[in-house]
Amino acid sequence: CSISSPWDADQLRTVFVQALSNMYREEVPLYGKLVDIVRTVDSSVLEKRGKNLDDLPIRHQLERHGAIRLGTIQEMRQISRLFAIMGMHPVGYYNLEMVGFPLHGTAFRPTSEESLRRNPFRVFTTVLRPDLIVSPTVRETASEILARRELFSPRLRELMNQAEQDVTRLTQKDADELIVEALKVFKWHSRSTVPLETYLSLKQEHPMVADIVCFPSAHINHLTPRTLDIDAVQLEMIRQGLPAKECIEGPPAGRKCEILLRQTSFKALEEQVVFCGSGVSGTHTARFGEVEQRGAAVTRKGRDLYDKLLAAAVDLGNGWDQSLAQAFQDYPDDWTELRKQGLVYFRYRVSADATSRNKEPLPTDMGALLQAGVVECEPITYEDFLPFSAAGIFASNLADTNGTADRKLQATRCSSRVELEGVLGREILSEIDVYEALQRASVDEVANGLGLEEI
Ligand code: OOG
Ligand code: NI
Repeated sequence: CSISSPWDADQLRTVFVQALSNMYREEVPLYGKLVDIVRTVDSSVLEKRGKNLDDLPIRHQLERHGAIRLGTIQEMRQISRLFAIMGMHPVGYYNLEMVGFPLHGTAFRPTSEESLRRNPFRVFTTVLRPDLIVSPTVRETASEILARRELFSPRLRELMNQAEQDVTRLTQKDADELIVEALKVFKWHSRSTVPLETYLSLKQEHPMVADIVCFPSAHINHLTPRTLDIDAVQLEMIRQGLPAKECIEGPPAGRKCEILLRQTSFKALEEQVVFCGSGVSGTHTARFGEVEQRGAAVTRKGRDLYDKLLAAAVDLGNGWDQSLAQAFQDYPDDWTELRKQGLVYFRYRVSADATSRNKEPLPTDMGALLQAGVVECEPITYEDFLPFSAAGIFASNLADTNGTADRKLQATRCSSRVELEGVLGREILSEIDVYEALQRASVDEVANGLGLEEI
């Protein structure tokens, strides 16, 4: 991997993701197979539209997200510095306590229009909450082991200090080295830092505790490409014998207007691990491959409706896919309607033929401007995660569950969000605010372009 000068945080992120992807494909060959399936499916979707893969915007062709789980607040703080250097900032708070995991976290991701366009890669990052570990012995053992762990090499810390001064002034060699050293944080190690008995006692508390505590790195646990047709990918995974998760998370299949995020995965591999001391070997399940299809970002109102219908689907209990389809009949499936009801965020722009219009007075209402063909709009892509879906993904990858998450939602405790912000030493942006700002900026640009004071 090599970085051409002059470069910036967005480029650094792009080079990093490429290196991470190559590393993960080598570590988990089945993941390479999933990426191939996605390419084949997307090619045939595009072919039907008279297009090919090269016609897809760059941002669609790159891996969309990965996930890591950290052990301590110090690790969380260091990671947030590393990601900031790559232009990724904490957006959204995810409290996994509500689905029975002793974790909470955020997504580190680019937030500006331009950075998202260049590379939207983000990392779902969680950190262990010792206060939610039930057994005092396990809590103590975990904290002792984690206190000895150092994820970041001295050279990486040195380079990060340098990059934080001014990322654009890193030399080519330093930037390359930063990537190499950063990759070590995410690499898988088949050698556990603890004896088998310790591993088993932590696993008994919660499989996530063992996964987080017993290894020397914060191994990336999955990477996720974006597809145009997740239902086709799911079928193809099954046809090729990949251990696919039973159902696709998120909104139901068959919508004309895709909203939020649909995702599925192949289940975590059982991997050989050599335990410390005795040299005994055993197995660990943690790493998997996932695929996602992204739709429109919804407003607060749109999200409330989504959450309400999801809860209704749980109550219906007619088999998940059917209940979901039934409940979502109440979610509008027409862009004009979604816009009118204020359920989805849009990016507005002056349409190409608007400039040729004569100078009659323009309406100042967005609906009228759209109707007159002066302005056009497209939905803004959802860039975040869904805690309820994440729970389903988490659960399907734990050896000891049958693949269904506990689908009871509980009120999230705000105090723990503030706690995480304290750890990060910065505010966690609300994803709604980010979309709101993107939409607002596009409206202002339209107003400017049309010489209107306000829309
Ligand atoms: C993260 C699972 C959440 C997603 O796509 O919702 C996630 C994990 O297993 O650590 O990545
Ligand atoms: Ni994921």
